[in-house]
Amino acid sequence: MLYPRDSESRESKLLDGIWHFRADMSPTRTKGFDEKWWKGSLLESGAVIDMPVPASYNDITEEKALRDFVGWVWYDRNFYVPPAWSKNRRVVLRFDSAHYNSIVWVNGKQLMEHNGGHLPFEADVSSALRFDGPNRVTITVNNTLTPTTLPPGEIKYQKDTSRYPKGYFTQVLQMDFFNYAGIHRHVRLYTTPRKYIDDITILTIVLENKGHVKYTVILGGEGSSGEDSARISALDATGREVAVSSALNGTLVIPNPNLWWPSGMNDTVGYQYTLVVNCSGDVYRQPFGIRTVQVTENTFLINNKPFYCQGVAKHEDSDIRGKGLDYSLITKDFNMLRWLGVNCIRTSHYPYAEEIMSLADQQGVAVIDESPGVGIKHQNNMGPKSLQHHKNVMSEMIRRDKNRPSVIMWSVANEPASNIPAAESYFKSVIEHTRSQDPANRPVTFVSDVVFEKDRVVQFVDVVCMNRYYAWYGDPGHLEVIHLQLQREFEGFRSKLKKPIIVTEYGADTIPGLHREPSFMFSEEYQVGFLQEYHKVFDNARKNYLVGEMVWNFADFMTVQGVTRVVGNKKGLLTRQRQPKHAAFTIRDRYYALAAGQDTNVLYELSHPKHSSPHVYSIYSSQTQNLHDYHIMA
Ligand code: GCB
Repeated sequence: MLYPRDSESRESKLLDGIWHFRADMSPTRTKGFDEKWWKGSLLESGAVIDMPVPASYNDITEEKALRDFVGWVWYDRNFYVPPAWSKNRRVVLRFDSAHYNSIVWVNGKQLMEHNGGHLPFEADVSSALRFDGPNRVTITVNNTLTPTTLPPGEIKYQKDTSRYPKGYFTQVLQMDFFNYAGIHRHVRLYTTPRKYIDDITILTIVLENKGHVKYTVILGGEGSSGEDSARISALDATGREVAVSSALNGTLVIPNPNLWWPSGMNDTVGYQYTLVVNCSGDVYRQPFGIRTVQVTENTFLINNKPFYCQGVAKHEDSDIRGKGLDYSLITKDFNMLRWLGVNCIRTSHYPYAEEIMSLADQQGVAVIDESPGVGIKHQNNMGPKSLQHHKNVMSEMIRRDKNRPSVIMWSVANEPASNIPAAESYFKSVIEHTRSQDPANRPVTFVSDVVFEKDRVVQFVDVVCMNRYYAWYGDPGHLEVIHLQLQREFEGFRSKLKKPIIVTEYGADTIPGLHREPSFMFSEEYQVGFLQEYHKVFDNARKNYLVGEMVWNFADFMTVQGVTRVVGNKKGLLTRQRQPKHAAFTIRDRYYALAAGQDTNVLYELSHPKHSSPHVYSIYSSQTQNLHDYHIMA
């Protein structure tokens, strides 16, 4: 699914703003359907409130009932369409994402249904529109998670009326983040000619210092014969044409190409070309990068050079807007990623907004692109219905992100029960399907929290990705066990499989401003000490098979209420407001040093000597993205 981009033949209109909103609080949550709230304006259905789009609805009001709501909520708004859009045009309505199940009506006519959050859905709505007056779009969204949704969950009914009110139920989550819901990303209308460019796939390889750009264009709409006249050209980053062809499917050759690199590896960080597809009156400009990805026994190669992931795992999460897209927030996040020296993120635990992916492409941040397959914990999450849905989601995700140079690997799931027998065939099938969907053959993985002796799924992946919490969930408070336990796990996996390893999560909850010396759990000192113990093991393994490390988490984020969560998960290097905890400086020192090829163990002695606290200040050149000097200040 192409990202909507304006061009000579395409125009778009954002429908973001304040929409009418109503949660269906009826006991069965079906009043909206019974009374057909899509037939007229929601205002006629009763009391509506204002709701921003995009945003999660949960934290917008002071109502606990809405924050914790489970069921159908309804949104609508009016819009106008210019009469010019009625002439030989298709008008497409696109939701960049809504969580979770959605049904959409335009002027009372049902036009779309979509299962699952985090991914776009769209339909040609031309036939339902009027061009001489107001139109109304209505969407109802249900956030209920069941054993066959992705992520899976369960609704728990309480029958004991001596202890619970009649009809009482709660949503049980199998994941560790708040189930924010609503219209999370842009809603837009866009036009194309009736015959239009439906899809573009770009594959790049480098041979003898030439970039070979193999492209496939698929046309849609009336009379698309496949024999249409076309002009396909590649522009470099300055807009200069560097190759051209008249074939709809073919290969462009770019001599001495500028390769796409993640930050820290070369001067042409995030370098992108543009493929301009001009065909039968439709024009679309698709950015792409020339880069290769390859995995060997011990290395992860980008453009044939070993890549070491200096990473963090993230969430789409912030105050008030929840999981709603916010340009200020995402720009700040990328600034903080650069400040931390991060060259790689994982979209834990669902596909992120396309605008975030574009920033990653442009700024040279490599991405492990993860599906919403988080919390697949039980056998009833691995049945045929779940499997089919999981495969569909992988297809949708790859269709959306396949041309992105930042995406270096697909992750099909986070921490499933990869130790149970049902997991073996389920994940074999999901992983094979994922491989079959990606024309660029990127590596495929899932993220495991199961010990090497018991894991049944890692055998199918290209890179072993593991989450480990020694001295946190296991042996809490005992930093001294980390070395032995992590090393044992590395060696265990390596004795079974000759595949590179990335530690995709390790981290400790930390309350900013809480200090204890000697360190104590939840203090800033404990988080620093915890990370450093892991680093010692990483530095050894880096010489062999470890190809990356990713701190859990970039920033604090919201979870459901529970006895282990003090208003959310506090394992962030940054607070939820993106201010650094002490550990952020530890990671920053480390990542800059790693990028500069320094021995970080030596740096630690400088940076965190046992009984005093001088700091290392790094001079960072934004031009070369390298560390140039150190100053030790008392
Ligand atoms: C994990 C999960 C992540 C949690 C984290 C934690 O292993 O993958 O979703 O938030 O641990 O902090 O417990």
